[in-house]
Amino acid sequence: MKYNIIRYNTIDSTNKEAKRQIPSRQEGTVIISEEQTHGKGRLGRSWTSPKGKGIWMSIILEPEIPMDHMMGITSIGAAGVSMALDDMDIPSKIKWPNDIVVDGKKVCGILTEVVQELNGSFYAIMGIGINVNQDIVDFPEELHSKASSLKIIKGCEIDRELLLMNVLRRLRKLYLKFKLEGDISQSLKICRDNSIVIGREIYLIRGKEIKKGKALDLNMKGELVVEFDTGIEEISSGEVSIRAIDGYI
Ligand code: BT5
Repeated sequence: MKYNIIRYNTIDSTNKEAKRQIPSRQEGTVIISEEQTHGKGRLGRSWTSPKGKGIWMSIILEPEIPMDHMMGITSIGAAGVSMALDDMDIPSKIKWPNDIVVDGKKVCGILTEVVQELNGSFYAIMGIGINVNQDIVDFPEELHSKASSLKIIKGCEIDRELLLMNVLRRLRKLYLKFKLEGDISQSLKICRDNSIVIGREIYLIRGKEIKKGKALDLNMKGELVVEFDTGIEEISSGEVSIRAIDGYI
């Protein structure tokens, strides 16, 4: 897979732009923008993407795997970003399914979307947002207690281009293992080893329903295995959020 990086100064959302470009682009196309005016989170939430301060990008992938394994792509994204941060001496934790957390605050979110073309082929858009050089004033007030940037954490500006290259290099390796050999175990191992969820009591939030349970493990599809009073369930990432019982994670 060869990356083809397409850069924008401003765009609504790199995930949206990646979807618009699917008919004319190949796997490995990376849409990256200095700012997003309508950055998207999961479940209709928004993602703050101020100009020149972060990495806001989406990668077009064509993994040729069954639809119900597509969410494993998010685990690959989380593992790749976490390793790239390690490369820059920034130890991070992964909050299943899609957050990277440093010092207890969210520095990165991943949004995987699956698109089916009219010819039947499936694409996955792996959207990655990394807070790199924001100061605290660059975040809306409601995020001050739960979000941070690498600059705030490290106390110095971070080279966004170097980080981008590290992320893309780490991702390619993990993704090709998955696509060519059907092997996602390496990514899942990184997600397990760095998880701040596994082994903890959590609240699982699904729409208006909130259930208490204990996160036990990740299965081979990247789903979270949770033990409830009613039994063990495997939770797919699509429509749920989780909170730790003993505070924000
Ligand atoms: C996510 O959603 O964490 C997925 C974010 C994906 C963003 C990337 S940027 C490139 C690509 N193009 C897009 O349009 N999106 C992707 P979720 O788990 O739903 O978290 C969203 C929540 O995180 C919001 O409701 C806020 O509370 C919080 N949030 C918003 N902006 C943030 C930021 N910059 N840093 C940390 N937290 C933020």
